[in-house]
Amino acid sequence: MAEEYRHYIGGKWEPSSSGKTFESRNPANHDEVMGSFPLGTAEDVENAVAAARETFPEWMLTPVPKRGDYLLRAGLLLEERKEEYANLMTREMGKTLKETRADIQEGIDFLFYMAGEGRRFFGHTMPAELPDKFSMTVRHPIGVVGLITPWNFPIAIPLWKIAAAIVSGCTSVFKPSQDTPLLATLLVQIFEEVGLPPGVLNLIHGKGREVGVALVEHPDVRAISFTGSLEVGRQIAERCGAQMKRCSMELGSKNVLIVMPDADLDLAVEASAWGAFATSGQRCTATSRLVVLAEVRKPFTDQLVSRVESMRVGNGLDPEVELAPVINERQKAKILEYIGIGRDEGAVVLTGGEELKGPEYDRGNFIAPTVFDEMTPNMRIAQEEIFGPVTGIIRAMDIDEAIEHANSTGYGLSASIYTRDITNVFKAIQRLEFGVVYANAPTIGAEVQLPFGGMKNTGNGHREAGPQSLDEFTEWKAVSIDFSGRVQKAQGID
Ligand code: UN1
Repeated sequence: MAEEYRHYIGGKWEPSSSGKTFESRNPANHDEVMGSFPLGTAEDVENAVAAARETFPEWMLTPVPKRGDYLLRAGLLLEERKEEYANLMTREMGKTLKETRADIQEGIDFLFYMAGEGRRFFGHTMPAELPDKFSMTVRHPIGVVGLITPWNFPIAIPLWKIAAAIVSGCTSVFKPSQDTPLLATLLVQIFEEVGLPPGVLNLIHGKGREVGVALVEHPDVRAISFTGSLEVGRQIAERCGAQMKRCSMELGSKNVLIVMPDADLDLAVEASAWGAFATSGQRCTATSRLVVLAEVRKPFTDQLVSRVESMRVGNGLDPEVELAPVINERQKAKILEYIGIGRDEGAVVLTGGEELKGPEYDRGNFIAPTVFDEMTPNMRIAQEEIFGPVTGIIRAMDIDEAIEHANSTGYGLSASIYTRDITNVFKAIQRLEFGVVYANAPTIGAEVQLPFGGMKNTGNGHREAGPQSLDEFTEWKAVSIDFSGRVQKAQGID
């Protein structure tokens, strides 16, 4: 019998009002059930929002450093549990142990960073044009917020939202992906254990169509923070727009790594393989396009293919494995369909291109790491996010054409250039339409003190992580205090 878990509402672990449940299973071995979870309803959301609303007035008045202290303690506890949770995460969503440890580490880093924000939480002071008048800005928490998260970073991405919401003075309802309910539950348990007051963080499991929609539509939820696909993000943003509700969207991308002729080829190859195939390409920062200058195309391609063919594919618990399963059957089918589309469009599979079969693979969702050659910028496989272990090479003649190809999709999260020429680096920094830009570093692996988010269809202008993450959960309040003892009128009126 699978262990049964619950929602977390107002500090209590509650079953679903529907009585229905769903299971979480290991993508490397479908026979392993990680737990049974309540299938949430609109009524569950109603209860969770009510708890968050009731707690908000007191929470917003709790001193900011005290709010930050909970984050510090949560980070310390998560550090103690890192190994245990990394093992469970690999079993729940597949990626390798090295990467699940890194996911948790990213969460710990952000908890510590935001704990420090509790003693900064800066506003500005600024001059007033009138004498004896003082002006400043302070942050005001936005209220009850809904946090909707994906399965590819089951700890780091929820924490980017939860930690920023907590220090900002918001109370929240967290709706994790149905593919990673166990890790979400363990994360919430940590906050319970460090004594976060009941109602500050609530957890509702279930479907986007039901729980997500109820959260987005709820009039008492003042903001939605969502990470996921463009398709779903667009629906959420439209609904939020109609209600004048703030929403921050962290959506798909079609990231790119440019290889210039003067690049250190060994490094460019390793960065490409890592960026394209870590997390089996299931990162919004994954290197799904390689723009390679014609002069180095042959040596780069040969080296990349032999590196990719050396990758061991298998269960992420095996330390030798570099490429783990993809998350579920549906995603597997979608990725294989895209590989077919690429072939039909005229791109050439250099390696991979198929599902893996055999005793080691038959109980899971395994796809061979796939590299396309002869990809052109307008192909669907060059434009649409695949979210799987698939990348492709696009040819360019010079830096201008390379940057043009890089910018030629509707997305704009992460881009990288490999070159030893400082001129190319600065041209790339200036012209790339991406929110995260690297020179001589892979497109994946952003650090938490930097703002994270994308241009164009990747988002709607918000950033997570970094100091900017507070902007998601606070309003700016402009404050002026007149101590002249007169009614002073601005803009020169006597
Ligand atoms: C994501 O895939 O949504 O930069 C986030 C990176 C990680 C975060 C990825 N730090 O690859």
